[in-house]
Amino acid sequence: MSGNLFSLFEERARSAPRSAFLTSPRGAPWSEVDYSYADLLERSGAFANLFAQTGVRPGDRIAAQTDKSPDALFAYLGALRVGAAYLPLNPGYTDEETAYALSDASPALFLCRPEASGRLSPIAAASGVKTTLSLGVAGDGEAQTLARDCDAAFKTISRAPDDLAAILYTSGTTGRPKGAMLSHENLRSNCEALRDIWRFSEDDALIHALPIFHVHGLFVATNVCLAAGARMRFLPRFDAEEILRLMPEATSLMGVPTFYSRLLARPDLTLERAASMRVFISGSAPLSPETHDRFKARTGHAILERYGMTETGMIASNPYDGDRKPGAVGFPLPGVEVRVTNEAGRPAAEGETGGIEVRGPNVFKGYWNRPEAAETEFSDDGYFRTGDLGHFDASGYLFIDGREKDLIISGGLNVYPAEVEAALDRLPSVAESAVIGAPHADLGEAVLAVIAPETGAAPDAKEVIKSLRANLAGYKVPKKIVVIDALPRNAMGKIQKSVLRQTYEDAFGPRSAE
Ligand code: MLC
Ligand code: AMP
Repeated sequence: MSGNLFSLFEERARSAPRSAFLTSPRGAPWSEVDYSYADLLERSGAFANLFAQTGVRPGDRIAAQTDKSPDALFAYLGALRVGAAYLPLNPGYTDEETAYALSDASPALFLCRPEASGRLSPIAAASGVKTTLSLGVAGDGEAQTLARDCDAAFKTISRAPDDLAAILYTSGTTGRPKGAMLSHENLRSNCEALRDIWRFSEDDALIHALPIFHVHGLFVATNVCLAAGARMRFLPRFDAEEILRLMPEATSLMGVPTFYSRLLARPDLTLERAASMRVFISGSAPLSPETHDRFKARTGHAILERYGMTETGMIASNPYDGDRKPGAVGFPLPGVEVRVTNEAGRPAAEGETGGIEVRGPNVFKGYWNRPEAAETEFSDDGYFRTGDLGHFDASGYLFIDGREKDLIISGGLNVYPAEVEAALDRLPSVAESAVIGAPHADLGEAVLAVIAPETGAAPDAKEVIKSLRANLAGYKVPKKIVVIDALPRNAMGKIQKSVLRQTYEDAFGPRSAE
C-alpha cells in the first residue's frame, strides 16, 4: 500500500461506499445535507483533479483559509490525494498573519472564503502564490464551480511515509509562527492508534463541533472517523443546544474543556440524554477534575482526557477500559515513548515534576524553512521537548503540572504572550507590557495584559484593544487591560509574571462556572 494517508481512508471508503460519512444538523449552511463514503471519494477526486489542473504537483503546498464545511474537508482530502501538503489557516487571522504564513510556505494554491477573495487574492499574489480560488460553505466558490466540471475519478498519488501531508503554523515563545511539518506516517500512525484505543468503528457517529484548522478537529476527530469508517454529525461550530439535540443519535463527542463546561451549564444535559453515548473525549487544554466529576455525576460518563500538541499529534490518553483519572492525561499511546526529565537532565523519579519529552512515529519532521529551529527542541537521542511539565504517578499515569513555555490556552486556542506583548509595545502610549493568562470560568484561562504607560501618556483600554485588533486574530486580543505605573521586576530586572498572575488571579471572577 502507498504511504499516502488517504490510501488508508480510501480502503475503508471502498469497502462500504454506501455508508454515511457526514450528516448535517438542522439549518446547516451548506447546500447538500448528507454525504456517503462514495460521495467522499467522488468529491475529493474532483478536487484532486482540479488541483492537478491548476498546476499543483506532488510536494507542493495547498493553503486553505475557509469556513468549516463538507467541501472544506473534501478539499483537504483532495490535497492529500494529489500528493500536496495541506496547510490550514484560521479564518480569524488578520491579513498580516495570513500574509506571513503564505509568504513563508509559498503554496502553489490558496483556497479562501468568497467574501475575503477580493482582499486576499492580491495579498496571496504578492506572497508568491500562483493561484487563489474561493471556496464557500454553500458550494458557492470558484473552486466548487470548477470542480463540478472535473472527473470524479482520481488515482491517488503514491507517497512515501516520510513525505509531507500537512504543515500547521504554530506560534512560538519567540519570533514568528513556524510551520510544523507533519508526514503521512505521523498522521497515519496517530489516527490508527487512537481509533484502536478508543474503539472507533463503523458503528460510531461522532458529533464534530470543532474547527477543522487544528490538529484536534482535523487529525484527531476527522482522521479517526475516516480510519474507522465512522459517521460524523458535522456542526459548523460549537453549539450546545444542537449538540444536546443530536446526542441521542450519536455515540461520541470530542471537544476542548470549554465544550464540557458549557454543556454542564445546560439543565438538559442529563443521564437520559447521554444514554446512547459511548465516549466523551477532551483535550487541547487541562480539564479540571471538578468538571470531570460534575460531568460524571450528571451523565454517568467519565470524560476520557488525552494530551497532544501540533508537533506531535496525540501523545497520551486515559484508558478506554480502566480508570480514567481526573487530572491525569493517561498513558503514552502505543508506539509512543514519553519520558520526564528533571532539571538536572536525568530521568525524573516517580511523582517528580520535569519536562515532558516524546519520541515516536507521531513526532513531526521539523519546521518548514527553519532546520535550526527544531534542532534545539530535540535531545541527542531524538526526544522532542514539548515545553510541558509533568510527572508519572506510581501507576504510570502522566499528569501535566504546568508549562515551561510562556503560553496561554484560552478555550483550547493557544496564545503566545510574546506575540501580544510585541503588538502592545509597538503602541506609542505603551512603555512596556506583560501578558498573562488568568483563570476564566468559561475559557479555562483568558488573556490579560498589564501595561505601563509612556511618560505623560494615559492609554485608554478600549483604544488599546481597538489597535490590537488590526494586528491580531480576535482570540489573541486581551479580554482585559490593566494599566499600572511600572511592572514588577526581580533583582535581575526580569518582569515577574508570577507576581502578576497572583495579583490578577481573580480578574475574571471565580474560576468555577457555578
Ligand atoms: C473565540 N473567541 C475566543 C475564543 N474563541 N476568545 C478567546 N478564546 C477562545 N477560544 C473570540 C472570537 O475571536 C470572537 O471575538 C468572540 O470570542 C466570539 O467568537 P465565537 O466564535 O462566537 O466564540 P465561541 O463560539 O464562544 O468559541 C469558543 C470555543 C471555540 C471554545 C467554542 O474557541 C473553539 O471551538 N475552541 C476550540 C479550539 C480548538 O479546536 N483547539 C484545538 C487546538 S489543537 P471577536 O472580538 O473577534 O468577535 C491542540 C492540540 C491538541 O491544541 O492537543 O488538541
Ligand atoms: P498546540 O500547540 O495548539 O498543539 O497546543 C499544544 C499544547 O496544549 C500542549 O503542549 C499542552 O500544553 C496543551 N494541552 C493539550 N492537551 C492537554 C491536556 N489534556 N491537558 C493539559 N494541556 C494540554
